[in-house]
Amino acid sequence: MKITRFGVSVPDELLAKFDRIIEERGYVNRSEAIRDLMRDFIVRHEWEEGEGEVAGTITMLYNHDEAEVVKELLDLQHEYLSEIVSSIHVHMDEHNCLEVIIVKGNAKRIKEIADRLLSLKGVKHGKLVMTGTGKELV
Ligand code: NI
Repeated sequence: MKITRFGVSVPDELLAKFDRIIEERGYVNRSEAIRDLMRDFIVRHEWEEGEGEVAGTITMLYNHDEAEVVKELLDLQHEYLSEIVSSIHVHMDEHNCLEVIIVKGNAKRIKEIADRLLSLKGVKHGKLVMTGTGKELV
């Protein structure tokens, strides 16, 4: 892999703040922190453009006593066969279930899956975590 060095001009105060935060977070140096920021920038762009392939996880905490939620969750997952790669289900207690679905595919379609799942009655909390497939990130 070819590496390019480049100079960046920033106000002293901005750099001081940045250095404080990256030290707190345990970065070994500025370059690694900037590389991570660039990767996040690229991933966010991919999700906004909605063209290429992206990946992510949809986490849901739900109450399985809620009349329709279990059936609706299953129906929805069967509807998006090509995007849903895998899922894991953990019984938290007598009523609550934690489910994580791993998704891959078109960004727009994945957002649609997340919106439909997370808005179901009975789903108490949840989130779509957006990442890339790795190919776009060096
Ligand atoms: Ni369960």
